Amino acid sequence: MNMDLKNTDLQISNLIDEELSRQINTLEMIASENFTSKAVMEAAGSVLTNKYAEGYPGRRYYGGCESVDKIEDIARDRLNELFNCEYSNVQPHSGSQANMGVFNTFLSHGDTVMGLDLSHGGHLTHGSKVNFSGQSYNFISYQIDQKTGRVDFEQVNRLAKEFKPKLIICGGSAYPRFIEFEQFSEIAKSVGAYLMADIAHPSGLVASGLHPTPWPYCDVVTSTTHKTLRGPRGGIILMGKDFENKWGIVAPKSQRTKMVSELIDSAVMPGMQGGPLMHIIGAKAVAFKEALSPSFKEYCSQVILNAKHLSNKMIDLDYDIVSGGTDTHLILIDLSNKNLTGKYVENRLEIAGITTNKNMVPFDKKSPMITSGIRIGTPALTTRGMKESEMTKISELINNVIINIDNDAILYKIREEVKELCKEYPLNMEYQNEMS
Ligand code: DSN
Repeated sequence: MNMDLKNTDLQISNLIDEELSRQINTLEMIASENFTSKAVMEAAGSVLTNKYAEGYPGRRYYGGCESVDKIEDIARDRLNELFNCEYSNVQPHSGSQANMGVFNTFLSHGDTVMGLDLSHGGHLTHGSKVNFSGQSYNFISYQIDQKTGRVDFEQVNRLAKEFKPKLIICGGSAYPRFIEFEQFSEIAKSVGAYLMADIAHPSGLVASGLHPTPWPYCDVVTSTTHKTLRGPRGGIILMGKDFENKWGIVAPKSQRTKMVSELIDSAVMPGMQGGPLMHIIGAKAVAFKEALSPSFKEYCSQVILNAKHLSNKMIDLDYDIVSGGTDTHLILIDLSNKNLTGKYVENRLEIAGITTNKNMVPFDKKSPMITSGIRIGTPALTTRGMKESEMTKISELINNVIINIDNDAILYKIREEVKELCKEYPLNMEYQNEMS
């Protein structure tokens, strides 16, 4: 692998090989990670990275854009088909940039916005004080109901009536249940707020029809492309049908002649980004084609079956699962009843070859760097072909780590078991071959 790189930069080449070996030999259970196809990677590592294409297809600031124009058009068409929408923007470099693009379109600095508290499963860009969102806008956080582990809609309704937000955001990064688009929409409508869904986590499940659709409830939707959607790292913005009529009012007075789609396009570029990453847009297009295939729906369906199965097995083993289960690809384990922190468990699982991330749980008394929980997801292992029986085995492995948490020898033994399991489910033959 990396023959050219090996000759020019052995240090980086070796580190890439080291990372590949880690991915091959360990259980990747970070809910926001996945393994792309070789085709996606080929496009991401292609000559498209050499091209500057500021602007949009047909209206670029650079010459030589004939091929990349076609690529971006194909990416947008496939994305519209995938999410049954009429507008899409494939240029945001990440989910955070997609969110910033939407905020820059619909809000002025200082406006009031509502989002799910980060410590209750939201996202940094949904109003955290250490993020541009919380610094530029007046964010009011809603939370999870302590009894049900689901969004506290009574609170959302009360806060919306009291603070009259201009925008409400639904979705997050550690919410194991279906996003309740319809309930959010009723509240948003009652106070005249726009509704934005951040579906970065379940977007693959939404695309394959296994998670409710945000349309017609949401005005605008953002996502990343690399989680359940299994594409390259990146962001997207979507709008459903008849969005222009719905939003005649959004443009500031000076821009009233502009369409909403044009406003979003300009908010992304030149508003906050320069040249689009054409290699990533090419790779997004490849991933969208893959996601349109029937086998992607089968994959997503198995992702959910695996997560539900794993959640049930962990409950049987006396683990406290936030909200009592999952509808999606992720589960959130509250370790309080085990008297362990997320930080320590993440670290000890890693020694045993199981990669997860510490995560705050609703009403957590510990800091984000310590936490009381861990978040576990099934997208990556499902890509390797694992099914329910492997989830049973993994629940036992995780439990064995936890009941032997301070015993290095046992953890190293579990690491060998993990390695054997990984061998049975090769990461992706095409990647593995590169090691030989
Ligand atoms: N950091 C991502 C996640 O892990 O969910 C969200 O941006």
